[in-house]
Amino acid sequence: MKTLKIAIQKSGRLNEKSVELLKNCGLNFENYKSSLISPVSNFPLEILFLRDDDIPEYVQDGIADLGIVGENVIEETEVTVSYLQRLGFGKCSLKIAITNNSDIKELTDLEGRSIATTYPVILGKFLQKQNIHADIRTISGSVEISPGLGLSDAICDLVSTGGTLKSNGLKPFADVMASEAILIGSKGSEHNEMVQELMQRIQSVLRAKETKYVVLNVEKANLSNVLALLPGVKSPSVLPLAEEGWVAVHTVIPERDFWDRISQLKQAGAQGIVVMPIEKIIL
Ligand code: PRT
Ligand code: ZN
Repeated sequence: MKTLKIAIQKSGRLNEKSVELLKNCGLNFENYKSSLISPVSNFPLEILFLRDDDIPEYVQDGIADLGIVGENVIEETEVTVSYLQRLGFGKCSLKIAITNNSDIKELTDLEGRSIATTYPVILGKFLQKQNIHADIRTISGSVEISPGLGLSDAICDLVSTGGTLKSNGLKPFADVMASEAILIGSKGSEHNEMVQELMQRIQSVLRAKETKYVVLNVEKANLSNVLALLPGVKSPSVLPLAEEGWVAVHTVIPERDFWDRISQLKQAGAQGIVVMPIEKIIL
């Protein structure tokens, strides 16, 4: 069987989460900081540790079958790859930002202005769509200092907390694209059996992350009210308690509306609510 290769970031913001995801998929490998390739002992896979900028092209050219990289890098390198799975980490937003005292008020005010960025391709397409002609200044890093140095009127850079913008006297002005880490594959790789197996494992880990396992007790008289609030993988399990007239309900609920759901359950008569993390959900 052909050994697959997956390219992940060697060091940086996506490295730790990428390694954690692959380990949670049950893959055994050493996360050597010094080596470029690490074999997986219990799956026909090798892990390539690369700079994130190189990952899309490695995957496009088939040197790696799969890759984990930010959507921003994929779009900027304009490669032809298959988007296999959004991974929910490395979330950020590519934004145009201006100085706090800027006279730029509307997008059209960018006409004829200069914008510094490390994302000239994505920014160029965005401006073209808006029919704005601005001077895109491509620089290789520390974009946020360029308005202060008089190098540009605005910047276009990734933002997560907004702290970097703030500490450089800048404010967000327009959203260009949202980004997160994505599993990409060479064209056609999605038909490979081992890629499908790996994707299923990744999806079961992601589903588990999005949900919590909940066990609660409720008096039978209140059971229908409680069940009305609950989904489940199929439907909730209801088990009798030793105490007459009471049952335990086991189910999974989505992380995103967790606290709302818990308070509704309490109001509906749920007691002794125990919430547990889930490792994997295999459908
Ligand atoms: O060495 P290598 O080339 O592999 O790494 P890199 O230095 O190019 O990338 P790295 O590790 O900084 O980021 C990898 C990926 O993480 C990016 O391509 C994005 O997809 C994602 N990501 C998520 C971010 C951020 N959040 C982020 N905040 N990448 C960069 N930033 C930077 C941003 O450029 C700015 O300088 O963080 C600063 C802003 O952060 P806040 O929190 O102050 O808003
Ligand atoms: Zn990079």
